[in-house]
Amino acid sequence: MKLTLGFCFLICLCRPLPLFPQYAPIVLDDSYEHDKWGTEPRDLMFFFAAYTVSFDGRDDNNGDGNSDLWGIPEWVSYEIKALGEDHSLGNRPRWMTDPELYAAGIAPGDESYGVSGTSRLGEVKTDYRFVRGHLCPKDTAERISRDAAYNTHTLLNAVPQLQWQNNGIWKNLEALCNGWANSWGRIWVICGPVFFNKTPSLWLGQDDEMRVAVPDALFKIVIREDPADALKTLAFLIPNILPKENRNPADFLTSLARIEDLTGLVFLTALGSQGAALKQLKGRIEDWQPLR
Ligand SMILES: [Ca+2]
Ligand SMILES: [Ca+2]
Repeated sequence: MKLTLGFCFLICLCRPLPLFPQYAPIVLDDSYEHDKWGTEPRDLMFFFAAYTVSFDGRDDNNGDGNSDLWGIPEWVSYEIKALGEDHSLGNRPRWMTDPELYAAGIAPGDESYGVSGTSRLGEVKTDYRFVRGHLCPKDTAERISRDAAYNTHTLLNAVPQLQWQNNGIWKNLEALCNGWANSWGRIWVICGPVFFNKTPSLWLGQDDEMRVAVPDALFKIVIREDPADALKTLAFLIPNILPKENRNPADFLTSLARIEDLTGLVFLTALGSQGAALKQLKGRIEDWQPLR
């Protein structure tokens, strides 16, 4: 028996895991409070310089009594500060994953996003493919450091997203957020996937790969402190499949309460019961224009 176990152990050691690119050094900056307003529940937590992530673990997301693994973050939160010195952007690195979670079958590797070999088909490129959509964008993280930006290229910070949305309405919303941070000094963002019936209907990944759930929609909540009110918030709910022409995030405003209903997440826990009324409001983009 000992011999058999030893042999199995050797086999395991000999089976090579894919070589993933390594993270750049993670240097946390205490002046950033990425989840300042409190987001619950917290699953597998990771703390990067530019963002905080709660990645889906073996809990039961859809409440059917069975453990499930969706291969994506449940939420990512990050603080954005006003742009300091303008700077050039670093190159895009290869996508990384967490080697321990990958070995445990909890986080995907890059192959899951290969979409059944469609990268080799000329017909399936540009708009009509699922790409790795950053939740904390790389160019926002560049405001902190080149290393912080590099470390956004991990599948802990990504969900499958149609290319035209990633490069269209979602990119527009990211640019708005960067602009609002410039106007107001600091803002906070919480974003993540939404599944309308609590169970994914579409997955990436082939039989020998970890399956990755394709969200039905993404949410993004934006928060800032206000001189008059305590807080101003905006909540966006953007379907993953949209007409390409629809690029205006303002068309997709909703309330934080609606996002809570859809995701089971709870926002603004730091405010306690004081946050309840705020969560019912549908914010207005006009309230985010800079003061004159
Ligand atoms: Ca789970
Ligand atoms: Ca389940």
